[in-house]
Amino acid sequence: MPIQIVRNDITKMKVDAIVNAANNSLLGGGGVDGAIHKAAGPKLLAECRTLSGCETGGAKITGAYKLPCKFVIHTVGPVWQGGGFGEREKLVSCYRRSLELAKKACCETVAFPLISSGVYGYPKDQALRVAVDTVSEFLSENDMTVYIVIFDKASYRIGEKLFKDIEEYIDDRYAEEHTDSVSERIRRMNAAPMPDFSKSIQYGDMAPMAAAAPSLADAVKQLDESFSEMLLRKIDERGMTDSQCYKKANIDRKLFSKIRSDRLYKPSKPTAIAFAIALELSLGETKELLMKAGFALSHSNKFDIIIEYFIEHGNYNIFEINEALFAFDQSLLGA
Ligand code: AR6
Repeated sequence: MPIQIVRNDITKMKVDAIVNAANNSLLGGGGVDGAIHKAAGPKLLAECRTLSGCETGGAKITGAYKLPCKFVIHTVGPVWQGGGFGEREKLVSCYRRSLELAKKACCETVAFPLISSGVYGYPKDQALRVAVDTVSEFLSENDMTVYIVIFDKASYRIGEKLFKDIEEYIDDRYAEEHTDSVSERIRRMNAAPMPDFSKSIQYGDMAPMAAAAPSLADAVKQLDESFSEMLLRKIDERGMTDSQCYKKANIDRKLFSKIRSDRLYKPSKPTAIAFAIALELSLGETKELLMKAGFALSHSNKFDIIIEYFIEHGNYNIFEINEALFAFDQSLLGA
């Protein structure tokens, strides 16, 4: 999956490059910077001394020494001063410059911490938004897998209002699903008595129908449109290119080629939903596409209700959906 939000210690990530949230001196500090220098060993600091620091919004690359990655990209985020001092532009520049360096060094996998969101005080939800938007914009033109590493989930939250809205939506749907409606209760109370099995059931008039039924071999040949066929049809109907679709779905190119070339391909549920989101399908169409892959959307789990929430609100931004899924401890969309 091209962009993934994960919870981890970035010094443990086995990727081509990890990004360090450094300061202008590049000579180490606390937070993630301290953790990276500690894990890499003193040779990292020795190399950093040769770099003559770095401006805010800029990035520089070094070796990784004892870390399990190949490179460390050091970037300097802005100090939060209330948001009116070009903080966002500088933070965007941190991600862009770091990704450009990673690309130059032929990295295929890169992991970022949430730059500026610790000591530098950038609000975490806004820092995450900038990270996801800037990385996804870069990935629309470049092939790379980028991890956004969230260290401390307790202090991380999607926008307070969105979180509350989704929480309420889930509560309502759960309540609907788990509370009997009045009509259901009445139905149960008036439930018909058990059928009398002592009277034999007549199968006689079913015989001619059975004779007219197609053979099993014929029935199996008459398969409905498959998941892959419906997906490709919808892409055409929407006037999208394949790559627009799989990028918007946050699915990697290789997986998409597999689905395209195998009409009976069975995707995972998050993959199937990711395509429904990319195609901006209505709830009904989403359910139809899911059914082709053997899945359903129900009100008995949070994952499904969150998906339904976003579709009902016409919000098809897969990255926002993934942030919300992450905040509610659900698996993410994509491959
Ligand atoms: N792995 C992943 N993320 C981490 C880790 C880790 N091991 N440790 C902390 N974080 P911060 P900044 C998260 O303060 O705000 C340094 O002293 C943390 O939860 O490290 O850009 C530098 O030298 C937070 O969300 O960086 C600078 O002086 C995020 O990393 C200054 O801090 C960034 O927190 C830079 O401040």
